[in-house]
Amino acid sequence: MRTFFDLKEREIAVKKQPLLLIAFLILSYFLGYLTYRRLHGESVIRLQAKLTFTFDDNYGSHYSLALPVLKEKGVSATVYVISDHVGANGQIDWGQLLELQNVHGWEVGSQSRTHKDLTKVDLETLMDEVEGSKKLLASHGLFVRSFAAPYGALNATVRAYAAKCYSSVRGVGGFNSLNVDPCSLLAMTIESDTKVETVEGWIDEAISGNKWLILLFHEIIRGVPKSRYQYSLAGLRAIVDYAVKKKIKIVNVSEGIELVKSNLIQNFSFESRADGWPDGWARSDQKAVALDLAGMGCAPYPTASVKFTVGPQAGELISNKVAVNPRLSYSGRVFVNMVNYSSGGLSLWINEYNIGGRYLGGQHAGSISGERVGFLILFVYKPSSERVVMVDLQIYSEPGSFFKAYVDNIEFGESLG
Ligand SMILES: [Ca+2]
Repeated sequence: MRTFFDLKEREIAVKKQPLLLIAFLILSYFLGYLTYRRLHGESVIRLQAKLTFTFDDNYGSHYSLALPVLKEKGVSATVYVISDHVGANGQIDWGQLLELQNVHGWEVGSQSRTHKDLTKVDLETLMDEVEGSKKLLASHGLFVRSFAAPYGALNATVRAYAAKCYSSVRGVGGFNSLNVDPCSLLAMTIESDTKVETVEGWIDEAISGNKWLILLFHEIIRGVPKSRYQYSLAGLRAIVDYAVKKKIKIVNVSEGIELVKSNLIQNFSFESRADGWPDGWARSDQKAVALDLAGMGCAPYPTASVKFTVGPQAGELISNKVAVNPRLSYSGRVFVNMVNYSSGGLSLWINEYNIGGRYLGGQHAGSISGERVGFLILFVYKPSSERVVMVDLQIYSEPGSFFKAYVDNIEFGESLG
């Protein structure tokens, strides 16, 4: 009896084994996943791969040929123009640019005034090319936020000046991560001999690697290209069709740099103030953390920023409290210029509070140390527990730090996805 019983039990156990094994694997995977989520909040944010069409150098065919093809599929693009050449010798004109922007939802960006290599000009010329172009475009009713470096030529000085006037700066030579610094965008250049299949491969790579692919076209022509920077209309059409078929998210550059659905931080650029201090912000110390109006911030509102001048004591800058949903994912970005650096660092914390306003803990979201102009602290955030219903952002300079840091454009909000 006993033997029989044992045998039967063993038989049943053997029969059940595959099922038990499967159940065990599912359970382990699920528990592992939950642990992973808790430990790596950022890793579960599913940002989508993106594709952007950009057109350089003022060709009339951007309006006459590219627009109809993209419009048919409901796709917007960014056209980067050399402002002083608009309307000259059959180039795209002001009326067409306004129509692209106002009627078709395209973005008009700048490629400087005259398309010089900006890494080889003096400072006065650089500022005139970068700022002058934006002013001219604005005077024609164009809302310009994006800049592309002529020839893709960029260095720290060009990038820093461009970042003062524009929200993004595009160079060339690669793909972008989804949380790329908007002032370090790269594009893949399309030349006459770039095969449609090659570009399709890039689109597949962006989708599988979760990247942002920016395509750079020059002149679009009917028929066969005769020079390096021409591309056939048929080729462009095939690329657009492939992208739409693959369901990759297609955005213009300004849409592409958006991180959050809406910024929850009040007075995020410190431009509104009373009594010499930005509305809605708290600070530890009036000496170490002060308002600065010398234009050390970033576009679109570079005038005001908050300056850390630190020494033996810590400095703190604290935002308004914002309501968060513990089940959602958040993203953010903080702009910092750090100069006269000798030691220490600046870090960003997200402080979490429960429904009664009690402090629960803080998540470290990023830090910076060293001489940097136009640095961005980029972060993703997921509330640590279901009890977290409110947070604030705290920028903290370690005691014993020696540097000057200008902080601007504090963004925080629900991830755009
Ligand atoms: Ca500002």
